[in-house]
Amino acid sequence: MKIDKSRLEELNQSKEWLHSGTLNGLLDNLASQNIDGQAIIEQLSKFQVAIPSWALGAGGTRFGRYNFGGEPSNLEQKIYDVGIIHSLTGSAGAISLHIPWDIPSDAQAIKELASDLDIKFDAVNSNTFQDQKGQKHSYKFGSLCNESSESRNQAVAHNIEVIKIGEQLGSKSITVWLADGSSFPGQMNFRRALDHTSDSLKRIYAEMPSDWSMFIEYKPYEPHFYHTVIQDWGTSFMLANECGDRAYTLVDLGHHLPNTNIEHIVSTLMYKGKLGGFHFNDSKYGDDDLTVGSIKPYQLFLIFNELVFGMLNNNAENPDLSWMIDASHNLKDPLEDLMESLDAILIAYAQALLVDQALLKEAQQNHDVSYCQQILQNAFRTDVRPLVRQARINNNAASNPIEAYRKLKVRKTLIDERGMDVTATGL
Ligand SMILES: [Mn+2]
Repeated sequence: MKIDKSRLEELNQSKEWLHSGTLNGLLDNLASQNIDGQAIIEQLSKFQVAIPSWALGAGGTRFGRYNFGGEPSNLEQKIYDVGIIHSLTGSAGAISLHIPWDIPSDAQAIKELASDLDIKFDAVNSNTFQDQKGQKHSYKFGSLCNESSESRNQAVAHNIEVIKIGEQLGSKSITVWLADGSSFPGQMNFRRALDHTSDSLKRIYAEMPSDWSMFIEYKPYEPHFYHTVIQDWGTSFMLANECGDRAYTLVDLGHHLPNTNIEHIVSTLMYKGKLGGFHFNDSKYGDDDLTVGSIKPYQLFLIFNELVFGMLNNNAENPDLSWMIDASHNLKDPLEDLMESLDAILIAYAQALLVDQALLKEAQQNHDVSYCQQILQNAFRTDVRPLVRQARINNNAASNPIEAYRKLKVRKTLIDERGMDVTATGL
């Protein structure tokens, strides 16, 4: 299914009177504070976030999984779904594939389809957290860290294979997330596991094309509950440094222990030019995979404030960041949930762009703590939604994507096309 752009225009027109009133009021308000609202709208229009191929169907928990109907059952259909989100929001111009779930049978045809829908291929993801059918050596006791050189070699070869598939599609980076770790004290030797992991990552890095980057993701616990080999940003940063200039740390918002100061981590990594990618989601307790901005919107804003500061002061040459939504949809329609995520991301980004960095610096240097807080909270408490809507309208997308999705009966059309009883590949 493809979205009929003329229908979006009609829907946008029907709300134009309401939208232009609130937008003009906001632009005037910002102008009175010497803020160029139009420049912010332009930056929002350019902001593109990748959709992971595994987030387009129903996600499961350890206890169950409930179908939505109309889920994509092959790579082509997944690209069509991202095309729907991109048409409606104008900010989902990339897909992140997961191998082996998304091996294209005809890479050229897949490339053409994606390009027709204005979608690029973001980082490719390897999978050594489960055994595939017919696999010779198991990852039950680790992949890149495994005591057995056969398992390690197989995991390295898989990652190299993933790079080769990504190359065919025009991807420029690989994300490595490892489930490697142990659940019981004494089960694994920490140093040997880390040493094996470092060695395996270097072997994968050596096989990357010269214009590729590697993103090393960390996570404190789960699936193992005693120790994880790459448990925090420091370990990822150390391993990235050992690999080389084109290896970076990837921050996934859900991969932190409760109350971790994630904005501080972002700042430190950008200071050293080692922040490569970002996975958006939200959580209350752990890696809950909830919709970004649904639980802690102020944290999201503070993170964006550091990202904006880091991008404005990029002395350490961080690469253009690879943004991706990494959430799971157990209760909500996955496409609606992804559009809510994109909305929350753009709102936080717009709020961060409102922060007067020069004024904040001055207040910090004057030790004016109250004013520092006011500068941030004034930005956070500004209703920037008219700017986000206008950015979407400028991208020929829907000013209100979820309303358009419902009015155009997208889910019903997908169910009619694909059936009720289909399951997307993935978790
Ligand atoms: Mn992630």
